[in-house]
This record gives sequence, C-alpha cells and structure tokens, in this order.
Amino acid sequence: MRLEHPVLNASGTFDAIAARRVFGDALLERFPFAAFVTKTVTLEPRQGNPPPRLWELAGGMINSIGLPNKGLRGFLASDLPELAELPAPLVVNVMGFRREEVARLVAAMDEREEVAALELNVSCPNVKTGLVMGADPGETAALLDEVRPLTGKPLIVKLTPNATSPAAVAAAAEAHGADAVSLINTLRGMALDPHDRAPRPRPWLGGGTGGVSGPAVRAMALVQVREVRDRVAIPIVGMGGVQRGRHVAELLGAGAELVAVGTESFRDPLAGERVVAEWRRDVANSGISTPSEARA
Ligand code: RRO
Repeated sequence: MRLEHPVLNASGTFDAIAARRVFGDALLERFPFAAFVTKTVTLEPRQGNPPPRLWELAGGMINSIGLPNKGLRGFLASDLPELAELPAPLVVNVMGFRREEVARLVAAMDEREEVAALELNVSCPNVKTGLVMGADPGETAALLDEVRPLTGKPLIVKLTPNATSPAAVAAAAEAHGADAVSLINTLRGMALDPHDRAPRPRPWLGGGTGGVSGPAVRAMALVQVREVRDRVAIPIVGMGGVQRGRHVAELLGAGAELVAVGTESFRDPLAGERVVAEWRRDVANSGISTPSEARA
C-alpha cells in the first residue's frame, strides 16, 4: 500500500460514517487520514458494555466500550458500502473470541475488494477473552497460522501493552506471517464512582475496568515501539497519546513507519488534519522527508 502521508486514525476513535453525516462531502474533500481504520468488527452483533463507558482523566481517558458493532453481516451490508466511498485505503479491524471466528472474519474480508488490509485486534482490554490471543506469543503464532493462508491482503496485528513482552508477541507475529504490527492498544485501568461514599467505592465504568489512552500513555507507547522495533523488521504503526505533529515525529523516531491519532480526535474532531499539517510543517523546516530519515 502506498500512502500519502504517515498518519492514520486509531481503530474506534473516529467514526467516518457519523463524520460524513455531520460534515457532508467536505469530509471526503479534506479527508485527514492516509488510510482509514474501522472500529472492531466481530462475527456476531454486539451491544457493547453497559454505561457509563467513558471516564475523563487529566491525561486522557478510560474507556470500557466493549466492542458494540453490527457484526460481520451488518458491517458488510451497511457500513462497508459507505466506508468504500472514503478517499483512502480501508483497513478493517476484526476480533474473534476463538481462532475460528477470526478465520471466518478474515476469509469474508478477503473476498471484498473494498478492503485494502486487515488489522487483527488481539488486544481489547474490555472483554474477558479478547486479551488472551495477543498476550502470549504462542497464541498469536497459532492465530496467524490459522488466518494467514486465508488472505493475501496485508495483515496488521494490533498488540496489547498489557503483555509481559509486547516485543516477543510482535516477533511471533512476524515469524508467522504478519505484514505489520500496530501498538499500543489501551492500558488497563479503572476509575471509582465519585458519588459512592462506601468504604470500598464501586467502579465508575459499567464494565468495571477499562483501557487508558491519551497523553498519559505516550511515554509507554514510545518505549514499546522502540522495543518492538529492536525485535522485528516488519513495519510498525505507532500510536499512543499523539496530540501534535511533534508526537508523530517522536513515534517515527522510535521506530514506527506510520502513526495513528486516537484519543485526541475525541477532544478535537479536526485533530487528524491539524496533526498532519503540523508534522508536514516540521518536516519542511527540518529537511527530513521520510520515516527512515527521521530515525537516523
Ligand atoms: O471496544 C472497546 O472497548 C475497546 C477495544 Br475493541 C479496544 O481494542 N481497545 C479499547 O480500548 N477499547
């Protein structure tokens, strides 16, 4: 895939279909991202976790969304035709609770020419079994052994920061056929209900615990991208707390080829466009023009 610049959206943080309703065709004329990554699609439709689903922190937020989505059939029937109109390659993020579910999702997406690439979400912190496949190198290898033969499209494995060694999981993904890895997903965290005065206040989030994102996690993203870069040769999509063009340069410098904007789009829906403009201006001022030059 050839992309116009290195900035994508992080899965689940920019709803292009809703944005199109609000901004109309202006969204297509000024589409901020070099490729568009969908919110996670599962085999069956899901309601998601009970509310509240968000907690705002000084340095970002905690989410416990719980993968609400229309399921594979609903995605193919109603979301995919709309997403195919975006002027950027489409990356579909998929997650299964068992390997066979991921395999069915990958096989179905392989048949659709509108889908440019797949991101395997083995790192959702908000469902009980979601983490297992991505927390263990052996499980990640077994997943890739099952799904790699099913598609020739690029496969990106989205890594969890909640594993003992994300770099070991990345190495297993690479050895078993992944084309790229993306990181970081959110870090497990929790907030307590501020209205609950009991000695042991209840959690605020309906799902109990959640995933921390935003500027608070940027330093963790940087070190994990660097450690993964030291272990694998495949491209890395780096993300975690990107708010400005400067942060794109930092993740490229840590070893990423592409960078995603996530939580900042909740605060500023035009963040993608702004971050790209800032990064382009910094590049023009510095004379650096490629990610590999930025790393040198
Ligand atoms: O939907 C979610 O709760 C969610 C997902 Br799938 C994910 O991968 N990461 C996250 O922080 N939340």
